[in-house]
This record gives sequence, C-alpha cells and structure tokens, in this order.
Amino acid sequence: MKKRPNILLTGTPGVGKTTLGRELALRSGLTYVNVGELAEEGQLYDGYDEEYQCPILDEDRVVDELDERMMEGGLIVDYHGCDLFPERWFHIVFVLRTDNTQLYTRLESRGYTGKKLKDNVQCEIFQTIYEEAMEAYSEDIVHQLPSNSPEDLENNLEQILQWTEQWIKDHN
Ligand code: DAT
Repeated sequence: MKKRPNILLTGTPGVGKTTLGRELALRSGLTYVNVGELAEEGQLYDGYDEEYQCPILDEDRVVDELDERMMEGGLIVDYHGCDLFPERWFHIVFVLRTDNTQLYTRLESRGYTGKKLKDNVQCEIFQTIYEEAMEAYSEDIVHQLPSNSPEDLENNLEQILQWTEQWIKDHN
C-alpha cells in the first residue's frame, strides 16, 4: 500500500471547507472526514453550549476515534478549529479565507443570526483560525487559500492535487 498524506482543511464556518474537501476527495482518491459529522454520528460530545446553542465536542474522544486511521494516512480532515488535533497527524494545513461581506451572506443563508452570525464573521476578520494554525503547527506547513469564488475553488483544487501527487512520489 502506497503512503499517502493527511491534509487538514480549516477556517471559520462558511469559508468552503466541505465544498473543497469533498471535491478534493473525489479527484485525489483520499478519504474525506468531516469532524462535525463524525462527532454527531458517534455522539462524541461533552455537554452543551447554551450561548451558541450547540453541543460541545469531546476532543479526546474525537482524537481517539480518528488516531488509527490518521496513522494509516490518506485522510482529508475538515474542521473549523485545529488546535485539538495532534501535530503529528498532518503533513499540510490549509486555512481557507473568505471576504467578510461574502462570508456574512453565506452564513446568513445558512440561517445564522444575531450573535452567532456576528461572532463568526468577527472570527474571520481577526483571522483567529489562521493564528490558531500557526501556533499549533510548524509555520512552514500552514498555507492560506482564498475561497471567494468558483475560480478560487478550482485553483485550490489544482494546487492541492499537485502537492498531493508530489508528496506521494517523494514518499514511495
Ligand atoms: P464550510 O464547510 O467551511 O462551513 P461550505 O463548504 O459548507 O463551508 O460552504 C459554505 C457555502 O459557501 C456553501 O453554500 C458553498 C459556498 N462556497 C464554498 N466555497 C465557495 C467558493 N470558493 N466560491 C463561492 N462559494 C463557495
């Protein structure tokens, strides 16, 4: 079995991680993992956040659940945070970035309102997830990708596919 890399797609909710991750999986043959969905399926929760009206992720159980598959390689992980995962899991980290006005529209059409909407847009303005990624991983494996248009999506796909092919060549 060929060695394959693990890729982390992160960024504020609504920046396009799922859209990119699913398409990347189709084109690369790597396996897409949506951490939010994984947690929901396994009920990997530890309490409920009243303020944001959402369950709180049980980070230890999420990590335990994924560790064996991560060690095998070939996964694309999608989550709106990144400092809960072990550094050793990922060979490259992409932080997707979207312009504020566009993100606002996307989140509004997802049904976000009030504080939840405002806080998520602010998270993007303050580049919170980018800073989290730069703290949690070696800076030279962290890359920002613009995610504003279908052209951006296509460029990102092509870049990541090229990187993946090269990685597989170099490690087999
Ligand atoms: P995330 O998984 O980061 O929460 P998503 O993939 O669900 O984001 O995308 C949120 C919305 O934005 C969805 O309606 C698709 C759209 N979208 C994603 N990537 C885009 C892009 N590059 N250009 C325009 N719209 C995009």
